[in-house]
Amino acid sequence: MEISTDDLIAGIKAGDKRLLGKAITLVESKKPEHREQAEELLKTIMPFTGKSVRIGITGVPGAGKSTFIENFGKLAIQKGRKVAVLAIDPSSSLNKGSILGDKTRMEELSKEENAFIRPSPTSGFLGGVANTTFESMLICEAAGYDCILIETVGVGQSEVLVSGITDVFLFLKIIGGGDELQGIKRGIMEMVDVIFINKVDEENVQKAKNTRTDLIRALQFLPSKEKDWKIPVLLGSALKNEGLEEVLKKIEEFVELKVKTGRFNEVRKFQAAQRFEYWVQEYILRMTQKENSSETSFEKHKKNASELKSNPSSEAKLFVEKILGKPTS
Ligand SMILES: Nc1nc2c(ncn2[C@@H]2O[C@H](COP(=O)(O)OP(=O)(O)O)[C@@H](O)[C@H]2O)c(=O)[nH]1
Ligand SMILES: [Mg+2]
Repeated sequence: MEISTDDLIAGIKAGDKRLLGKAITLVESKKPEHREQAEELLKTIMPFTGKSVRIGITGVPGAGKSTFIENFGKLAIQKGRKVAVLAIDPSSSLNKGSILGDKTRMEELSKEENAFIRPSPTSGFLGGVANTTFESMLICEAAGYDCILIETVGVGQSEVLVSGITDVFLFLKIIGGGDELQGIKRGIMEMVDVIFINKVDEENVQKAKNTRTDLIRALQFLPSKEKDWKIPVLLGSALKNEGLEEVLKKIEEFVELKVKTGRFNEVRKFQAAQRFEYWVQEYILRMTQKENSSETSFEKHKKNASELKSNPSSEAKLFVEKILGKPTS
């Protein structure tokens, strides 16, 4: 990258959004020389990170996540917060072209002085590409953003990733639309801390209330993630800016509780340890991919696995044991 690490760091500290964006591009890069620079940068900014509330937002495509973030972000700014949004840009995913009505760009919020919006390609979240959202978040924190909003793509894997790096996980539900699809039956409910039923207006308020009753009933049968926390189910409209104050209040209450019980730091430590494990795997993989001697060739072993000459896990074990020169277990 043509900009020096020192310039990037100075830019981040000075709140220069352009350089902040460049720093994120750097940590997203897979190029070895970029990774070196990224590590140097992250090392330096570490002492300035962590002072934020990290909020993950999930819900099926079209549930209103981006709309919610736009208005919720404005509300948080009014309350004196600096808001960074790490959003996934669905238009950059496989089905190129824009999704009808998609609000990823968050035009109003992006005009705010105290907002920073970073759409990331979906490939950064899914598939084999390194997941660097955690690192991007640290950079935003070092730049003084104390409210981080991360929008998921509403697909299983991205939800697990985002809930694994945030303090609060918010689920946006719409009435109807299939509970199966919305994650009621696929584990999302076990990750959520606050539920917001969106797109509620006069016509469907009764239906929304029924949905709330159903959700509260379903929640009773799940093990609680945080002791003493009753997952609130709130109603409102992201578009009409209704019910968002309530969400903010609940998030604040939830964070207060977690701080009081020590869970806030405990969970963060656990999450950082998870990131460590991720990067150990990532670095070992990158290192071994370079192996190309005839005996230990990464590509050769990979080919054996892909052609099912042996089963992929046995092939991997064999390869790793050759490289390390000792048994894997
Ligand atoms: N009627 C109504 N429409 C909404 C509401 N919130 C979002 N929408 C609309 O739903 C569509 C999808 O919203 P978007 O925020 O892009 O959803 P996302 O895919 O979850 O990020 C857009 O056309 C929004 O204007 C709401 O509270 N009420
Ligand atoms: Mg969106």
